[in-house]
Amino acid sequence: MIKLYDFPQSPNCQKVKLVLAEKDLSYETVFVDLMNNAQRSADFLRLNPYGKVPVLIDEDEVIYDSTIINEYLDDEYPHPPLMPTGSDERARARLFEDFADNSFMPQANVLATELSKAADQIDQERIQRYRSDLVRVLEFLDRHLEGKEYLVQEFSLADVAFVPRLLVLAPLGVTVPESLTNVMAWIERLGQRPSVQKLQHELTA
Ligand SMILES: N[C@@H](CCC(=O)N[C@@H](CS)C(=O)NCC(=O)O)C(=O)O
Repeated sequence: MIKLYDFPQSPNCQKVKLVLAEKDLSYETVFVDLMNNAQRSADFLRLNPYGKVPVLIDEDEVIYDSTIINEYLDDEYPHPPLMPTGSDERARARLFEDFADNSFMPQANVLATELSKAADQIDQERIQRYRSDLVRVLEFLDRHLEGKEYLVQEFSLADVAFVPRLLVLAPLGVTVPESLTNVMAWIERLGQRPSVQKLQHELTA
């Protein structure tokens, strides 16, 4: 059975769980206690030299990095497909995955870390800066989503890459401006997917 080395609060692990759910794949999780640096143990570093979750083991294959794991899952378990077929569209989907990894997830992660600090330790200027960064990303996505249901043709790994942090915009104190009607409709549409509902349920259970 597929094994996922997991830390449930990790957005990168959540990205992989969305794909496992979309493809209705059974898997077991191995909890990696990031709070106690289990990711730096020699055993774990043998699986992933970067010392980060997620790691996925499928039979003898050990794969790390959420984006690479998700593409592996889509290649190995092609139904339903989560990448477009044309090379232009596949490149565009990868650009969005990369954009999510570099321009959305890190900012959201910094914000979550800052907000988890004691009230007198919180850097309000930093919080405002990162909230504005996230809104700028949403504005960019809104322009791109004009006339579209999903980022690239059908629902794809490009959309998956954004879901974990889209689910927690409100707790991060980020309000989607009402003018961003395309983003609002996209978030609503994503929220109706059983894979996203399952993840939301797991996070609130
Ligand atoms: N590019 C990697 C990033 C993985 C990553 O940053 N994982 C975080 C959890 S979301 C982690 O394991 N952090 C522990 C650490 O850096 O020590 C991916 O997409 O999987």
